[in-house]
Amino acid sequence: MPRIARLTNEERAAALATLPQWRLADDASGISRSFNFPDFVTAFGFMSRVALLAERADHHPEWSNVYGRVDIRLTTHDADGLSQRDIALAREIEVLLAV
Ligand code: HBI
Repeated sequence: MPRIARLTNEERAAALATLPQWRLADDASGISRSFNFPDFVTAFGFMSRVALLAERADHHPEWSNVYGRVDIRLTTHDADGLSQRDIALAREIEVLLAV
């Protein structure tokens, strides 16, 4: 039994309109975004900051890193899909990039 509410189609559309950099999976199970940094150390520093956000939110990304590239997928396992937690973490990640 999912413990977190999955976004409705309308909620999802409204939320993703504010996150144009993030791509919705074909099955709507999650959102993804790639990031490219000048080098590995910069990429890892970004991942470290995201890790602290994730731990504070108790909501963790699925991600991979190759040198300066970081690929992040956000989905809510406890909802078997996209929840408000994914949207909130994506927004916090976007703020990291802005500073
Ligand atoms: N992270 N992406 C994601 N999805 C979850 O359902 C989730 C999580 N981090 C911690 C967490 N759930 C806890 O609530 C426990 O369910 C593990």
